[in-house]
Amino acid sequence: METTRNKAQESATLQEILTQPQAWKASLSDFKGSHMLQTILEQTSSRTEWLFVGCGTSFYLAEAAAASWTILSGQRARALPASEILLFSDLNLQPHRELQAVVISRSGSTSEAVRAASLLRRKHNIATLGVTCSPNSPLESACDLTIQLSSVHEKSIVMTRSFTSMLLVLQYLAGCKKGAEGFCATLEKLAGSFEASLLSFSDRVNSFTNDRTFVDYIFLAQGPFLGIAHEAALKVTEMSRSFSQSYHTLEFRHGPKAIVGPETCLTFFISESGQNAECEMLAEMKEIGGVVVIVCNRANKKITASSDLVFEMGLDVPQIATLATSIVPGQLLGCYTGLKKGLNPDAPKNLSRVVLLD
Ligand code: F1P
Repeated sequence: METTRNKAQESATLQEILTQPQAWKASLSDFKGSHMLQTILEQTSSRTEWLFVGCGTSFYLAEAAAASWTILSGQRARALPASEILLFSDLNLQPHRELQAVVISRSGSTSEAVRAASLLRRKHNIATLGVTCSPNSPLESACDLTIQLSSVHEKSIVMTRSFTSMLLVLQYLAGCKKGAEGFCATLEKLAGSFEASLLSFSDRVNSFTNDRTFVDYIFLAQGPFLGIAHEAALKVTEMSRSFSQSYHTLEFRHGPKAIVGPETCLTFFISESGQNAECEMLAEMKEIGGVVVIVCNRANKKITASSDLVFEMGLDVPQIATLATSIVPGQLLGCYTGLKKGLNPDAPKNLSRVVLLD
């Protein structure tokens, strides 16, 4: 019988996960030297509020990008699914002269995303910046300006390195707007600093999923990591058809923890400012029988004492620069769990690469 390892070697999605650092290097290098970067900086110089929009994985990317924008640029930024723009514009779009919308779509063809870009620009006269991995897309036609990442080359249905590459490019843009050259240089070095860890993480997730079986998955995060927890839960659901949820870490105590048992896999994203409160939760979840996985930049005794598996980035970078690397264990968990269940992450059930509506 074909082993999981053989199937893994044949998985296009896993290969795209494992080669993400190459896509990061190429995407940042292309963007850094592009005329579009200068044009965006010039044309958005007066913007004081930012609205990031997307669907599915691209909405969770919008959440991570909005948190990055606020922390890096000091400007107010928020994220919405495209459907909120289309159906509840009175709730979500107050007249604001200096609002900049950023509409994110790997395919550049998702109907809701393209329609939202058109509505923002044409009906609400809001400046729109598209972010996509596809050339000559309907999104590009609908937006004032568009960042097109031509180096991602993602064939899989589920988004992995397109998520991290577009996030890093948006973080790079935020750094440029702030004049934070040191931060931008940090992002450019991230790929080289993370490559070895990524391969080690892959082997460890493979072993972890082979050794254990779970009935449900919980991803817990707060602050800038919340969008990463949402995306990790989606990756596990898309690639392994498992029941997967995500919550604000401390909110999990207020009811949802009722679900925890020995077949519950709880993944905590540990933040710098929330670390003490998050570590208290780890111990509680171990107490009630959950299996605890940690994603953090630097572990401590409390973390290692209360967890079954620790993914430590060990990066000497600002916390916000660890968002892209922090999603990787969740991508790997989804892929290897799917393979173990005899599924094909390259052809996830019920899913298509793009959601097109009539
Ligand atoms: C958004 C999306 C993906 C999902 C699937 C269908 O695509 O919903 O998040 O995984 O691939 O499309 P896009 O708008 O970023 O192209």
